Amino acid sequence: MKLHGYYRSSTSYRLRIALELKGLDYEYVPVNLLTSEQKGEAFTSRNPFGSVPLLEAGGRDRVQSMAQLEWLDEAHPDKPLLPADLEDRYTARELAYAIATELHAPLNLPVLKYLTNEYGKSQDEIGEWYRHWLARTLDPLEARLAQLGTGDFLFERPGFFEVCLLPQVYNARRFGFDFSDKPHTTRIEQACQALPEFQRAHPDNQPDNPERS
Ligand SMILES: N[C@@H](CCC(=O)N[C@@H](CS)C(=O)NCC(=O)O)C(=O)O
Repeated sequence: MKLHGYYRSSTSYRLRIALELKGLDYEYVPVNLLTSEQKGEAFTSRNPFGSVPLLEAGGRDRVQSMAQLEWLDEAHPDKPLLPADLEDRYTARELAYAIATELHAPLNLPVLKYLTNEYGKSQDEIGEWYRHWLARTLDPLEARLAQLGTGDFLFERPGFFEVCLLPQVYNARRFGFDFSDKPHTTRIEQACQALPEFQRAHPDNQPDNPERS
C-alpha cells in the first residue's frame, strides 16, 4: 500500500493515523503542496481532484479521505475504526463528518490562497477567518462530547472520530485557536497523543517535514 501525502495536510494525517491504528504497512510518498505538485499532470492523471491523499491500495488509486477511511475499514476489518454497534457507528460518523464536511472545506489551502490573491486579505485576516470557521464546528462538537459523556476517547479505543479530530486540532493550534474552554476535546487530544500510533503519524515525524532532524 502506498500513501501519497503531505506532512502537514490534515487529510493525509487522517490516513496515516488510520493505517497506524489498523496496523497496516504502507509506503509514504511525499507530494509537495508548496510547489503545487498535486496540480501537475503526473498527479492529476491519477487524481483529477488534484489533492492529497491518494491511496494506492487493492489494485487501484483511491482518492477522497473519508471514502478511503471507510474502504480501509471494510477491506481490512481487523482492528476496526468504526464500532460494532449501529448507534455507536452513527455517533462516530456524525462527529467525524462534521469535521470533514463543515470544517475542513473553508480552511483548505486553495481557499486561503484565494482570500489572499483575489481579495488581498492579510495574514491576520486569514487567521481570523480560520478561527471563525473552527469555532463554528469545534464549539458544538465540544457540547456534543459533553452530552455524550466521553472519557479519554469517544468509545473505548480511538477510531474513526479521533482519526478526523486530531489533524484538525493540530491545524487549529497552528492558527492560535483557544482551546481553554474545551476540556473534552483536549482530553481526547492528549490521550491520543500519548499513543505510539498517533506519534508515528504526526506531521513532525514525516520524512517531508523540513524541520525534521
Ligand atoms: N475532500 C478531500 C479534500 C482533500 C484536500 O483538500 N487535501 C488538501 C490537503 S489537506 C490538498 O491537497 N490541498 C491542496 C489543493 O487542494 O491544492 C479529501 O477529504 O480527501
